[in-house]
Amino acid sequence: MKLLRVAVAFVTIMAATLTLSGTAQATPREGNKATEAVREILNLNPGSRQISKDSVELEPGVIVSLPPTDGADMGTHLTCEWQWLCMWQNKGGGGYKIRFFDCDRWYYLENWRMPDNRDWRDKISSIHNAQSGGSKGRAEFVDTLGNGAWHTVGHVNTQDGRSDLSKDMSSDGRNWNDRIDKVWACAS
Ligand SMILES: [Ca+2]
Repeated sequence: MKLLRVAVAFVTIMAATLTLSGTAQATPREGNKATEAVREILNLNPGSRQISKDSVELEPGVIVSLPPTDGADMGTHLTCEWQWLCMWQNKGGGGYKIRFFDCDRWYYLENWRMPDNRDWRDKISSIHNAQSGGSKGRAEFVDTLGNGAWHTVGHVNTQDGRSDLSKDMSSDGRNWNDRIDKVWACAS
C-alpha cells in the first residue's frame, strides 16, 4: 500500500515540477523573498529540487516548506499531510516545516540545511504525526549526545501531535524543545 502511495506521490511531484517549469516566479516582493529562500535551500542541499512555490524535496520522502509569506495559505503550512510525519522549526507550526514519509529508517537531521546554512539539528519545536499504521506508526525522536551516546527524547503516536515541545518533558528531566537530532518516522 505504501509503495503504491509512493508511486502516486512521485507522479504528483513530477506533474507539479512540469507545471512549475512553465510558470513564471511570483512577482510581489514577498514572493521574491520566498524565492530567494528556496534558492538558498537548493544551493545548500545538493540533489534537492523545487516541487512547488514554497516547497523543496530534499530527497525522496523528505520535503521542506517555507512558512507562507502572504498569510494566505497558513492552513496548509499547519496541516500535516496524510501518511507523513511533520515537524516545525517553531512552536505551533511556525517557521520552516520538514516532513518525512518512509518507515523503517532513521532520518538524520544533520543531513539537511536551512537557508542560514545551519542544519536541522536542535531546531524542532512542534510535531504532528499523520502517519498511518496505528502503533506501528509511532514516531521516535532522539537526541544524539557526545561520544556516540544518545537519548530517546520521546514518542508521538499517529494522529497525535505536540504543539510546544518546551512543555513536553523527557525522561532525563529536560524538555523536548530544540534538541531532536534524528527521527524514526514509523515502522511498516
Ligand atoms: Ca525551534
